[in-house]
Amino acid sequence: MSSPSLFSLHGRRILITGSYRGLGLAIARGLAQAGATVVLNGRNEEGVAKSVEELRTDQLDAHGAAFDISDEASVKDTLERIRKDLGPLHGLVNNAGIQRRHPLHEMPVEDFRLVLETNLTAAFLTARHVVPDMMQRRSGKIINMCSLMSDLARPTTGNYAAAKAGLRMLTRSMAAEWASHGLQINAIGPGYFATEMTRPLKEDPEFNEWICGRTPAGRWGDPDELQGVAVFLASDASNYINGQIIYVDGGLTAVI
Ligand code: GCO
Repeated sequence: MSSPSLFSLHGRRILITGSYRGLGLAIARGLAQAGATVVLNGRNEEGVAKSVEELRTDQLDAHGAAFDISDEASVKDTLERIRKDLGPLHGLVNNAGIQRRHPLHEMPVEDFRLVLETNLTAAFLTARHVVPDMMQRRSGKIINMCSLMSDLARPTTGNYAAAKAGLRMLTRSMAAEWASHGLQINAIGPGYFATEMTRPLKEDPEFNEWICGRTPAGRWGDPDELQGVAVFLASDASNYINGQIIYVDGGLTAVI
């Protein structure tokens, strides 16, 4: 009998935050297709339930947990409920993120704080409640959804870029502290993908032309094109990789 594939996720329970739509839902689908039991998340209870149903209709093992990832009490209570109902998590994808685009000199402080809270602090809050079980088992996978903006900036996204750059260093810091406990913590850096968050950009002919010209692949990414790297980083195939970021950006960060 052949041994299970290095990329198999059978028997693994993985929470993906911000995953009832967009990149998070595409990643959750890919992980579930590789055999994982996936837990979708979002603050929108109806949206989470609808996406869980969508995955279950495709015979995928999906569950839902609607909670606010920036509220530590809600994170703690929900993770305890997931642990009780399904069992301890083997993986966490910190995907939830928002954009509040403004020129920095006009940016409301609240929008700066909100983006940092949601895109950076929430990853810390969720991970710290997932890690004790992983440490006890000496095994676990954390995937932080960074961005090309972990390294590159453009006007009006200073809050988002600061958060995603911070998330890149938080990924390295998590590896520095938790790799010795048997965990692997890495990041994915998407380039420009067609989602709700980027719809206004893609529908802007000038911006769309700029991105297609700036990206060596000459096009926007399809959310399903993030599934392979997510399965890789959630599987045994990445057991000796830690603190790294893998850009899935059509080559954008590789060229000037
Ligand atoms: C923007 C976009 C970008 C990308 C994201 C991909 O306003 O330029 O929202 O931030 O979508 O960074 O990783």
